[in-house]
Amino acid sequence: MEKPNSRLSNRTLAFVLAGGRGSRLKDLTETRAKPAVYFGGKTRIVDFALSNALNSGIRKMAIATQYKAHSLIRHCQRGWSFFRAERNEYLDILPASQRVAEDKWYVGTADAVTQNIDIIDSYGIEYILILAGDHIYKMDYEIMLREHVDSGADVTVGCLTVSKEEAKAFGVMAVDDNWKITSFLEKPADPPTMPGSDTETLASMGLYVFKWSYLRELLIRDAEADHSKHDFGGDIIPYIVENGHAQAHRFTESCVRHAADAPAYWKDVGTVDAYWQANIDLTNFDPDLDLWDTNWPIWTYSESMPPAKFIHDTEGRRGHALSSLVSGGCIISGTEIRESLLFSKVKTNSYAKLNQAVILPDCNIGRSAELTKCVVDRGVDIPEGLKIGTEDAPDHLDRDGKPIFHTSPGGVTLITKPMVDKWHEV
Ligand code: ADQ
Ligand code: ADP
Repeated sequence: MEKPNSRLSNRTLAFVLAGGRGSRLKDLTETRAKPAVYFGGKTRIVDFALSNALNSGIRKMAIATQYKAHSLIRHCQRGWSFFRAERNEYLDILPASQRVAEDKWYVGTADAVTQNIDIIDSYGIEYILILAGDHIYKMDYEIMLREHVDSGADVTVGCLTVSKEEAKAFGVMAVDDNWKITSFLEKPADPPTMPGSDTETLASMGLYVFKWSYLRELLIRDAEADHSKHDFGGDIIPYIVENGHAQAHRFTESCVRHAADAPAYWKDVGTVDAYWQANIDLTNFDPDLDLWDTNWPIWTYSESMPPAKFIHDTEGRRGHALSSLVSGGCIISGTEIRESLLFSKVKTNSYAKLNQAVILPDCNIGRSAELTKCVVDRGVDIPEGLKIGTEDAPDHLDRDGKPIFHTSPGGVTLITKPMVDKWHEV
C-alpha cells in the first residue's frame, strides 16, 4: 500500500545510458563520449540529466558507460559527490566490464541494464527511470513518475513533438485519447504525422519509467530472444505496445520553465551545427534555456578559479566582450569578442577577434587570430594570425589539397589539436 504524500523519487533509481559515441559530433567525440562533451560554459552534456534527477529528488543513480568513458567517469567522480552514503544515496558508475560473458560488451541500451540486474536488485528500489545522457533539457521527473503510477501502465515513455523530417531519427508513436500508445515505430523512413497535422510527429525522448520487477522480467526474456538487438527503442518498447500497456507522457507537462510563456526546451545537440547553435543561443538577450535559474540549477564539477579578467594589452587595446559568456579563469587581453561563449581558462591575445565562437576550456588564442562561426576543442593553441570563417580567410588545405579543418553543412568550422598540428606541418 502506497504511503500518502510519499515522493516516488525516493523509491526510484535513475539509470543513465551514457555509452553511445555520438559520431555526428565528429572530432568532438574522438576522445570522449557524447555525454562528456562540454556544453554551456561550465557543464558537460550529462550534467543536465543528472541535475534533473537530483532536482527531482532522486538520490539513487547509476550511469552505464562504454565508449571512450575516461573523461566521463573522471567528471562523475570529481563532480557528482552530492550524495550521502550514510543515507543510502549514490551515483554508481557501471562501465561495460564483460560481467556476463567475456565476449559481451553492452550490445544495446537494454543490454546495458540487463548486464547489471544483480547490482540493481541490491539497490532495493521500486521504480527505474531510464534516461539518455546526451540531451539538454530541464524536467521534473517526479511528475512523470506520478503519472506512471496513476495510469497503471507497464511503461511510461517521455514524448515531444518534432518535425516529420527530424522524426526519422526517433522512435515515433501514435496514441489514443487517453495517451495510451497504440503503435511505436523505431526510426521509420517515412514517419507518420499526428492526427490533424501534416508536419508534426509525436516522438519518444528515449526516456522511460518502469516498475523494476516488471522490467527485470522483460529483460531476462529479451536476453534470450535471438532476433532482439536488446535495445529499448527497437525491441522493449514495441513489445510492450503490442503486449501490454505503454503510456505516453508529454514533456510539456513536466518541463521546467523559467517563465510561464517560456518554450519547452529540449535539444539533442548531436551534430556540430546543433551543438554550435545551442551554445551560441545562450548569448541571446533572453535565451530559451535559462542557466541562471536558481530554482533548477545545473550541477557540475567546478574548479575553484579566479574571475574572468579583461585587460588592456601593452599597446592600450581594450580586451572586451559583447553579448558573450566568459567563464572563470579566462584572461582577455586586447581581444574583441562578440556573441561568443568561452569556457574556463581561455587566454586570448592582442588584435585577436572572436565572433560567434565557442571556445572550450584551456585554449590559447594567438595574437591577431580571427575566428568566426567556430567550435574550438579543449586545449587548442590557436596560432598567431590564423583566420577561420572570416570573409578574407584563406582555404586551409593539406598537402593532398583536402581541407584541414572540418566544416559542417551549416558552415561551422571545428578546430581540434590534431588539425592545428597538421596546419603547422604544411
Ligand atoms: P537513439 O537516438 O538512436 O534512439 P541510442 O543510440 O539508442 O539513441 O542511445 C540512447 C542512449 O543510450 C544515449 O545516451 C547513448 O549514449 C546510450 N547508449 C547507446 N548505446 C549504448 C550501449 N550499448 N550501452 C550503454 N549506453 C548506450 C533512442 C530511442 C528512440 C528515441 C531517441 C530519442 O531508441 O526511440 O526517439 O533515443 O533521442
Ligand atoms: P576532456 O577534454 O573530455 O576532459 P581530456 O582527456 O582532454 O578530456 O582531459 C582533460 C584533462 O585531464 C586535461 O587537464 C588533461 O591534461 C588531463 N588528462 C587527460 N588524460 C590524462 C591522463 N591519462 N593522465 C592524467 N591527466 C590526464
